[in-house]
Amino acid sequence: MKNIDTTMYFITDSTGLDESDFLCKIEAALKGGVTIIQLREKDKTTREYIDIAEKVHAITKKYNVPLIIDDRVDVALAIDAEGVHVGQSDMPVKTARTLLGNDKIIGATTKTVPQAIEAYNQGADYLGVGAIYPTTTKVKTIITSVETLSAITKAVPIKVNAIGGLNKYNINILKGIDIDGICVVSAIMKSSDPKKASMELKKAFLELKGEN
Ligand code: TZP
Ligand code: MG
Repeated sequence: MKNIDTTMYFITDSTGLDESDFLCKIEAALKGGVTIIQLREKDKTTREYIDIAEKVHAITKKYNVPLIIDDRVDVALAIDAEGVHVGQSDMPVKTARTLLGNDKIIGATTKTVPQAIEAYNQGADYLGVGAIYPTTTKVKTIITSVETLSAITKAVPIKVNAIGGLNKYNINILKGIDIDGICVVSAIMKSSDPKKASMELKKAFLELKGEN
């Protein structure tokens, strides 16, 4: 199993930001201690996606933090990103694994135990499970119960992260569940101080896990 730190998993959203503000927010989050970053772009052309991914990758490399590309295996390959994240309607994990090889990180979104087992069997390194709470981030999703989240952590030996509407005030719902980290968009992206937001969230999660 790969040694990936998914404790504080930051997913980007460039909506409404100019490029320099977007890149500044990412660097601030890295300074605040996020442990892995996913670049998530839904409205860019392939060329734009590759261009911004290269710029983000130049920053994440300085902090030795893996960059995961959402949905697009071709973009991940083009910029030699550390990995890719696929949802249930995206390329199957098995196909992504064949294209990317064993060394790259592959994450998958799963909302049920059978989906989680399938993703694990096909070679996923970690799972994102949710939405735990309703989210304001543009995404087609449904609520996943904490009971299902807990069952998934017991069903697979890979890392499992919770996602969806999570912030430092509401993550207590995850107490006692054997997750490896939390994934957030807005709690960092929409903060006027992404460095502080990242630090506080990470601290809150580690306290929840009794590791701080
Ligand atoms: N998948 C399930 S919920 C979600 C994704 C991509 C969005 C999470 O964003 P936020 O802003 O942390 O609720
Ligand atoms: Mg997707």
